[in-house]
Amino acid sequence: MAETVWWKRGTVYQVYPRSFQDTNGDGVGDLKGITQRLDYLAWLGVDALWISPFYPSPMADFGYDVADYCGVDPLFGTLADFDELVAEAHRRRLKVILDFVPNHSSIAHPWFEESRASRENPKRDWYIWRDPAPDGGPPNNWISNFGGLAWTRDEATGQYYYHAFLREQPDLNWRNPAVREAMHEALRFWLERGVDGFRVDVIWHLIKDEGFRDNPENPACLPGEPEINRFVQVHSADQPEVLDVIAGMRRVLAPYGERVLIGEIYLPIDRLVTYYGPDLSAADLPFNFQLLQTPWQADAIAAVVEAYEAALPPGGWPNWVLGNHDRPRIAARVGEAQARIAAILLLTLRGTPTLYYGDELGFGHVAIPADRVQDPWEHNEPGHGRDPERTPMQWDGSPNAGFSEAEPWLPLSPDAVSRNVEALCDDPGSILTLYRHLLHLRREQDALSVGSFRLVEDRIEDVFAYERAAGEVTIRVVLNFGAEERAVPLPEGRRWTILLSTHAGRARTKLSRQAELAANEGLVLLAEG
Ligand code: TEU
Ligand code: CA
Repeated sequence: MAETVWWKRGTVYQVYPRSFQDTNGDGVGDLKGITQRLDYLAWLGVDALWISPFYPSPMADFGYDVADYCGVDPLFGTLADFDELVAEAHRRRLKVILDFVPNHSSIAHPWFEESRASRENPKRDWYIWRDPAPDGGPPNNWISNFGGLAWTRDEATGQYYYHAFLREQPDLNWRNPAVREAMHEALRFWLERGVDGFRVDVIWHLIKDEGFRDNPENPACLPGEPEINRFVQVHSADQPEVLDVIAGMRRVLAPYGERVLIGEIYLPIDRLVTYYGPDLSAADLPFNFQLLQTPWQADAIAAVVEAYEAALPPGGWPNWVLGNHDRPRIAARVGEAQARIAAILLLTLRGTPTLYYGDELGFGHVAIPADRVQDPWEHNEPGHGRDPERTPMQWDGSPNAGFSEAEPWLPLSPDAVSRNVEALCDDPGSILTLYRHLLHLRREQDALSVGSFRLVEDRIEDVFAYERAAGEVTIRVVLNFGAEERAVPLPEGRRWTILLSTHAGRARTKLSRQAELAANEGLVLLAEG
C-alpha cells in the first residue's frame, strides 16, 4: 500500500499563524515564524501543516474576513516570505495546506465596495442583496453565527445584504458563475505557488435556499446556547447544489496532481458524509468533528466511531479532528489525563488525523481578562469567545515563552514556564513525548495509517477497544476512559507487546490473556506471530 496518496497516510497539524511564532517583535506571529519552526514540526512527525488565513484583511474576524484572496497581509509578511515557507516546508517533506475562505469576503474587499455602490453595479449580484420585508425589517429570520441578525441594511441603496458571520463579512453569491470563476482563479494562484491543498471554510454554507425561506425553530436548543442554535440551518446552508460547487473546486485542483480539498462542515454524520459527493466528486475530506461534539465516555465514543465508519460512502476516506481555533481545547474539556487517551484515539483511529497546535503540549483553557478580549463573538455573546484556544505557542522558559519579544496579542497560559516544548521534549512521561511516539508509530505501521478497522465486540465498562490490521500485522488499541483500574481480556492463544502506553515505562512489556489498565490508561498492543 506504499502508493497511497499522501493525505490518506499523513497527519495534518493546524497552525494559527497569529499565535505560532513572532519574528519582528510586534506580538503577533508571522510567516517567517512558521518557517523558523518547521524543524519542530518535522521532529514532531506530522506530514502537513494547515495555516489559518494570512491574506490581507481588516482582521475583524482575525483573517476570516479576506480583502484580497491573492496576497499576504503585511502583519504576517510578504508573498516572498510565503514562497520561502513553501520551499522550506517541501525541503522537509512537509505539505502546506491553505485556509480558503470563499463563503464571504471582507466588507473592505474591492468586490464588495463595487457591489454596494448601486443596484446597477455589475458586481451587485456578486453578493446577496434583498429588499426589506414589507414592514421594512430584514428579509427573513436568518441569524448570524456570532449572534444577532444575519442581515444588515445598507443606506446607500435601501437593501439588506446577508452575512452568515459578522456584518464585516458579507456572503458572496456562489450561484453567480462570475463569482465561481474569480474564486477558481484565486485557487490557481496558490496552486501555482506550490500549495498542496485547501481547507475550505464553512463550505456547507456556500449555497443558500433560492427562495430565502425562514429557518425552522430548533426545539432542542437549550438556554445559554449561542443564538444561532435557536434555528435549524436547513435553508441558510446545506443545499444540494453545493456539491456541484465543490466538485467545481475539485476540477480546479485536479490537473495539479495530489492536492487535497478539505471541507469545514458542522453537520450530523448522515448529512456530513454527503459532502464526499456523488462518486466521490466533492470534498476529499469533509472534516469530521465528532470527537469534539460527543460526550467523553467510552460507549458514546465507540458509538460515533461505529456510526461514522458505517456511514462512509464506498471509497470515502475517513478523518478525525481533535481541536481547532473555534472550539475549547480538548484538555480543557476532558482533563489532562484523558487528553492523552484522546491523543491515542486521534492517531490510531482509521482516517486522516488533524491536530491543533498546542494540544501536543496539553494546552488547557486560558482565562482571558476582560480588557484583553479579542474575539468579536465574545463581545456579542459573552462566554462563547474563542480566545482561550488561540493563545501563543509555548516554546521555552524565556519571557513570553519564546513566542515573541513583545507582549503577545493574547496572554500566554500561566503555566507557560513549565509547559513548553523545551521543558517537555526530553521528558519520557510528557504528553509531547506521547504525541511524538504516536506520530512516529503511525508512520512505521501501515496497520495504523491505512489498515482496516474493527471494533472489539466484548465491552468492558469505561473501555473502548478496537483493532487495526494490515497484511500480517494486527494492532489492538485499548483505552480506559474511566478513573478506575480495569482488567481487559485479550484473545486466547496470542501474545501481545505493548508498543505504547499513556503511562511511561510500560512499552515493550509482553502480555497474554489480559491487559491491566491503570485509571485513564491507554495501550497500543502489537499481536505476536
Ligand atoms: O468557522 C465556522 C463555524 O462554523 C464556526 O464559526 C462555528 O460556528 C463556531 O466557531 C462554533 O464552533 C469558520 C472559522 O473556522 C472561524 O474561525 C470563522 O470565524 C468562521 O468560519 C467565519 O469565517
Ligand atoms: Ca510578527
